[in-house]
Amino acid sequence: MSAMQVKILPALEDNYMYLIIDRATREAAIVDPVDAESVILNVQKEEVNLTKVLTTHHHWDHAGGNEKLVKMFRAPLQVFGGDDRIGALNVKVTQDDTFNIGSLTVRCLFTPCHTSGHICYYIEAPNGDRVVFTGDTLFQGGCGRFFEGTPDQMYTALCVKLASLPDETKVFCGHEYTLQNMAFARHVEPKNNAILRRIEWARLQRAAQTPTVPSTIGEEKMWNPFMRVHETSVQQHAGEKDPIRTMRSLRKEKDNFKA
Ligand code: GBP
Ligand code: ZN
Repeated sequence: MSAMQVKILPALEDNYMYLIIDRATREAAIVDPVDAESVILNVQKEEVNLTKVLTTHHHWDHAGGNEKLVKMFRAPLQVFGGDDRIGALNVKVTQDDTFNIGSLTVRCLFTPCHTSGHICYYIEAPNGDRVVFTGDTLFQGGCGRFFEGTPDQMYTALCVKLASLPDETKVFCGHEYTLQNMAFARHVEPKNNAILRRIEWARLQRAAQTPTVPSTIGEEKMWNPFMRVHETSVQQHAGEKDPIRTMRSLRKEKDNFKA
């Protein structure tokens, strides 16, 4: 039995909320609780003690349930986030801030670009299990649109901060976009077998209505074009010779890409 359990809770069209449970203490946290009723049902079902809300960014499909959850919930909740636009925020965090969920250690990664206050949450368990919640910064096979930031900032988020986590770290992202992202990844690198194999696997998962999350940081480095902007194949596709210009070019092309 592992120390940390992550329960995937689908919400809206293609969003994911995540219930993080410390098995040792049954303390729990919820990531991006847009559907407050679903969160409360799952907290009751799992018989856990919910104490914390981890908000990745202020967009309504992630933070839009915070106020309602805090009102409906009996016990007080700590609401973490990196942006004053987040509802019910009471613990503002930034790069390398840490806190605990029972025996689990959470470290905040400040990853501005999709929004200017975006935070990813990296969690380690005492048994060495590692996970990261990446919101709309890193998706499986893709990344978020650059609504409030620059290619340089997304490069730092994906290729410096997230890329330096251990390869076995499991990646739990904010949306089920894997098939759309992988179609673009294949367009960028048609000969990349990791991409072709993942598409076949993801088709089967989605046909069975199963989430494609999580992947791992090591896998994303093999198939995600936005984490591969150093690779000659990706730079050649973009017609660029440096990683940040490649990042800019890929995002522009993806903004208009029809699978
Ligand atoms: C798809 O890929 O399936 N339907 C399309 C993309 C995140 S949600 C829809 C889309 O643009 N999604 C956003 C994104 O970044 N996608 C990555 C990509 O297209 O490669 N959102 O809901 C989006 O952030 C939102 C909410 C945006 C409030 C702006 C505000 Br303000
Ligand atoms: Zn968003």
